[in-house]
Amino acid sequence: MSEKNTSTIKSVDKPAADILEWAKSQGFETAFDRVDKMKPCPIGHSGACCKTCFMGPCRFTGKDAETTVVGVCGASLPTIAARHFLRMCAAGTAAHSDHARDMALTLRGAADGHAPDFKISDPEKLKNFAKLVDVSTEGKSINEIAIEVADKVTSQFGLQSGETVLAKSAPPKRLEIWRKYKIVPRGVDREVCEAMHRTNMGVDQEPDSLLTAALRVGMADGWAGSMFSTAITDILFGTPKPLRSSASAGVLSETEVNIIVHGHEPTLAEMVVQAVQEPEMIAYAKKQGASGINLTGVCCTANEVLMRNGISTAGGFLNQELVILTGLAEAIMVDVQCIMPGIKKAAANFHTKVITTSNKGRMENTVHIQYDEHRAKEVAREIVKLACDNFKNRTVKGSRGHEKQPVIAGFSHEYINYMLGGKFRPSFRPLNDAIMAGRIRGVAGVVGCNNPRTVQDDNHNFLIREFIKNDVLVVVTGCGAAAAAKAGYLTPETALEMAGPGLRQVCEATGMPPVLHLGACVDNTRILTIATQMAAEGGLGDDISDIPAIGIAPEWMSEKALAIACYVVASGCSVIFGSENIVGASPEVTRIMTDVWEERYGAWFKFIPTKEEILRVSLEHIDKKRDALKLRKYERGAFGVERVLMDMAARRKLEMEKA
Ligand code: NFS
Repeated sequence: MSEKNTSTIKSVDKPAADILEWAKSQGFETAFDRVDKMKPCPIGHSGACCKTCFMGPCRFTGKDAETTVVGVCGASLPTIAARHFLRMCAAGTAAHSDHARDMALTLRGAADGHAPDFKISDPEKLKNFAKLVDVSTEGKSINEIAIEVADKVTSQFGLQSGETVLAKSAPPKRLEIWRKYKIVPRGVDREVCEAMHRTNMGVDQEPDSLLTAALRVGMADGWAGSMFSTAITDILFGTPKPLRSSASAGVLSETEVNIIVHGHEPTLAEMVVQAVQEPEMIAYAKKQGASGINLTGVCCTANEVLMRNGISTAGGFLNQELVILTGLAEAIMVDVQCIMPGIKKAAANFHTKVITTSNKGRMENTVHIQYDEHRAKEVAREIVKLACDNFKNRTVKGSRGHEKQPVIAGFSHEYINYMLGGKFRPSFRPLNDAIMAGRIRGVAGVVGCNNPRTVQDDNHNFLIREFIKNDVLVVVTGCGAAAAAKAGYLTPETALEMAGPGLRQVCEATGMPPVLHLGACVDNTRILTIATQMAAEGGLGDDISDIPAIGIAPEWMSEKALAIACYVVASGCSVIFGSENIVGASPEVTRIMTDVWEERYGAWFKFIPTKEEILRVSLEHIDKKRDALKLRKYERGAFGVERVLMDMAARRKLEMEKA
């Protein structure tokens, strides 16, 4: 993304663009306006600023700064660029993983009675997960298992030595690589704490060592924190199965009380989902003159309740102010992460109440209703009532008729397995076969945030369209999923029309849509699980790094995205971020993240600012991986003759015979 978004179009999300135009006419300001006023600091932008101590901040500028400039303490540019990168990864890991810890505590409360409004919705997943975290299930009740699992997970955060428990579920070859380069993480708290220590003034000064620590702290996010979170959320609220819903600002209702949930932790939001369906609550809304209650969401809390309850999504990160600017929202309830301080100002133009619910995420001059797991449903009802009471204060009458898009969301790895292989033989075999035969060229994850420095959703949607046209299966999460939803790409019908002939054929045969909504940002770990199962299934090598796949965050902005990038790369899948290089001031740091990481982990991390170039590099990468596996050369529409399917051993043998 360029430093300044000079395009007159701010968003390809049509309702968002309409709201922005109207907001301009009213003199209302959003991130889309503020971004034009705030030029990014060119020094910090490329990783050339160090403010770790107060002898500085030191600026590493000028020709050959890499070799000629040193900070007051003597630090070089590669040191400070790597150090800052590691700090950002640690912060991202902390955010995902603190959310995960809360999920584990809720599981404990659901099982021991301290959180009486919660229950275990997927006991099968609990039992499977118990095995993965080394908790025996023999002769124990579901609640007993849940208590042990919750305690095990909670204790994992502080694991002081050894390997985090889920690392062993990775492909054996991957685990070996992790051990060799010492990036199997201990507990999340240990890794985050150590990262903060390392990056203190005068501790770790070697760029390679700092970047290895970034991978390890990212691994703690992916193979511990976030993976725990996804599993426990499924156990508590149900493992997602595809559901129909809708997306865009058009989901707000003219006649009902509109409540928006926003943030990342689904615990309270799940209670609100239940509360708004209670007859007493609906009657209460009607008493205030509304025809009912309409619940919707933004960001990842929206993804969570969308994929488990079919609650609509009003969009991703950049939609949060815009949805308030419809004037139709009675309340926006926020939990933690990605909550723009700007929503308060947006809400001040209307009757909308901003309700904070977590002591970790307070905002001044808003309503605070503290979430309490002991009385979660009651808190949810209080919030719903407050929104209902606010209905009479709505001044905007009628809506501006924004269109909403139909959506199908909720593809857990369990469901994909079942969808491909059927109930009795769930398996990734058909997917592997389709890739081997060239019907599916490869897999791309299009994930991550919005950033007003690029046209909202434009990179996401361009890449999704082009990938499926080129027979690349796409998985989406987070705000990438919201972008796909609003564009109408999450219905099998629309996407199938755009898909290339091979991908279309596979999708028609298996009932799989070409763009799969896998969930929130923490659910990127579902991609790790899928990739692990694909590697185990055979035919595509024996490690994640063999699979023709790529991960892309084309409009990223959050530190959490960097933590994700680190665990994806460490897991063997190359990653592209759609921006200028955050460590670009240092050729050495850039070299480590590309060449050195590729050599060690079979995957690189690159920053590419234009969508066309991202597409080109991605397809080239996928084809290179296909070549390395000696798979049929991808050619659009050329898969008429079914190949004899061979596993790796057979293919190696053939190679040897040829030689
Ligand atoms: Ni991910 Fe979800 Fe969106 Fe980015 Fe924020 S909501 S956790 S960080 S902006 S995808």
